[in-house]
Amino acid sequence: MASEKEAALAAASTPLDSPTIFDKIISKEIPANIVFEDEQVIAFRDINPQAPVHIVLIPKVKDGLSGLSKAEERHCEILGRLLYTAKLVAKQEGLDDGFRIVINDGPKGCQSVYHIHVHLLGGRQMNWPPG
Ligand code: IU
Repeated sequence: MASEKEAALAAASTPLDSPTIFDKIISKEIPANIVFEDEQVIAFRDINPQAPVHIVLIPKVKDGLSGLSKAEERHCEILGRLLYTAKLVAKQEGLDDGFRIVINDGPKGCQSVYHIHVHLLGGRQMNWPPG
């Protein structure tokens, strides 16, 4: 499997409005370990976890939001919804002593899937600075 950095560099050359693997997770065409779902957000366990708990939260409708750098005023509600849902899922996962939220953006941010997503990481002591 390519490293996250290699995957991020490769993904950066695809058009931002292309369908991504996350569309197939939303439509259930490919299986994912889904831990939360409502009308707007779906959350599933990352296939390459970087912590004991590593969950990816995505909006069901991309609406041009390939990454945070593409956010417009109309996206404020879904961006807030993603963060609030991350808090709910953290509670559901028992992350009462803390957790980390990450949004990778663009090749230098190591983004490999161009459908905005929030990483929820927990279950171990985090370090700073991140890599
Ligand atoms: P990134 O921020 O774009 O690098 O995050 C994408 C994440 O999606 C990354 O952590 C992958 O392991 C994860 N992922 C997944 O959970 N299921 C998949 O089918 C694919 C990627 I492709």
